[in-house]
Amino acid sequence: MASTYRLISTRGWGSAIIEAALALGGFAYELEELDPNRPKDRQRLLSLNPLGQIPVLILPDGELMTESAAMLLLLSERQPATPLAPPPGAPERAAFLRWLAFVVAAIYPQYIVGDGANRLLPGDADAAARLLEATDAQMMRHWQQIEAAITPSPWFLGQTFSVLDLYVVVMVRWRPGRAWFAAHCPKLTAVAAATARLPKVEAIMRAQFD
Ligand SMILES: N[C@@H](CCC(=O)N[C@@H](CS)C(=O)NCC(=O)O)C(=O)O
Repeated sequence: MASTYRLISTRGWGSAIIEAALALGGFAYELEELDPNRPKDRQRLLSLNPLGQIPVLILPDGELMTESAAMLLLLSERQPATPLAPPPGAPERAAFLRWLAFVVAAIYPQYIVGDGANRLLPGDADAAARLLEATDAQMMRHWQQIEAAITPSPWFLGQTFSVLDLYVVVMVRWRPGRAWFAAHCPKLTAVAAATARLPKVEAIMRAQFD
C-alpha cells in the first residue's frame, strides 16, 4: 500500500522504539520480522543495511532509512498533530536534541559492542567477557548521568512527551535489566512506567517482550 511504512523488525530489539512511534503517530505501517540468527534473514538484513542492524524503515515512497534517531526525527516532522518531539523553537528543544544524540551516540553503541563482543574478538572468550563487562559498566555510567540530569514529570523532558520516552521504555528491558534501573535510576524507571501505560505502547511492549 502506497501510504504504508515498512519496519524491518526483530522482537525485543530497537525496532520496538520505531514501532511505538509509528503507532503513536497514527502512521499506517507493517512489520517485516527478521531473525538475524537465521542465515536467510541475515542475508536479507545485510541487503538492506550493510551494518546488519535493526531497525530499518522503508518509507511509503520506497526510500530506505537506517538509524533510529533519524527515523524518529522524520516521523516527528511528518506528524505535527501528534507530537513525538518538541518542535523547533519549543523551550525543551535543546534538551531533546542533546539527549537524543546522547542516547544514540553514547549509550546505544555500548549495547552493540557488548552484544558483538564474541564476534569482535573471536577465539578469545576471556577478552570478549571483559569487553562486555566494560561496555556494560560504561553504559550504566551513562544512564546514571541522565538520571542525575533530568526532572521527569512524568516524561523524560518534564511535561512534554517525546520519543526519548520510547528509548527509555524499551532500553530498560535490556541489560542490565529492570531491577538495576529500579535501584539506580528511579527517575528513568518512572519514565518507563508512565510510557508503558500509554495503551498503544503497552500493546507493543507486551508483543515485543512478554
Ligand atoms: N545506530 C543504530 C543502532 C541500531 C542497532 O545497533 N541495533 C541493534 C539491535 S537493538 C542491532 O541491530 N545489533 C546487531 C549488530 O549490531 O550486529 C540505530 O540507532 O538505529
